[in-house]
Amino acid sequence: MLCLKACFKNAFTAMIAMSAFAIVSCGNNETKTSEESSDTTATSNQSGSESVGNAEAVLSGTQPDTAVSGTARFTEGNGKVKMTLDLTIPKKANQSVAVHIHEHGDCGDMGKGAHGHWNPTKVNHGKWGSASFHRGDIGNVKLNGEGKGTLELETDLWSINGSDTTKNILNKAIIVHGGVDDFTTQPTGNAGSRIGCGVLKKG
Ligand SMILES: [Cu+2]
Ligand SMILES: [Zn+2]
Repeated sequence: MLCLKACFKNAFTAMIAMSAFAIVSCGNNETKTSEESSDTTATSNQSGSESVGNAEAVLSGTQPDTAVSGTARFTEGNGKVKMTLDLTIPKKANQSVAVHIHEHGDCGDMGKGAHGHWNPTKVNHGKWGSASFHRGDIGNVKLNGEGKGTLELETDLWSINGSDTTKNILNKAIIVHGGVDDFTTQPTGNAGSRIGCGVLKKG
């Protein structure tokens, strides 16, 4: 029990190396430790030396008249999270659509369950990388003639299940809008209705 307790505490406080050490030092108690601390970094990917975790949101449509599919995949390593977003929205071929991380991992009520943009640092909405932008302000994705589009983004402003709640992207929602983000209108970017959604889960 002492060992379990120590592991549990370490999971909250120690860096990745410390967590790994704690798990190793617990020997055959590893399984129980993982269960007890399933919402901490202790359960993050223990196999790779660089990657400490993955997350994914599978996107689907929220409106009956607009087919939306896609994935947002996140990998963490070297203090950064890299996102690869793949979208398919045939109805929006040759257009751009806005994509944000919204604060609640709930796609119910046609995406409204996700509430507003994820904005843990309480700043103004804007274009990613500009003077002021929400942590969830991914931006606009250009779709080709088949309605397919891809966006990659790498940042140290996100983490996967890290203890810093201003960075942890898990249990939030990716929302796809029917229009484009103007990067100016507060606090939404005036991006139009919510046509796609997916909850960010550990992958
Ligand atoms: Cu949005
Ligand atoms: Zn925003």
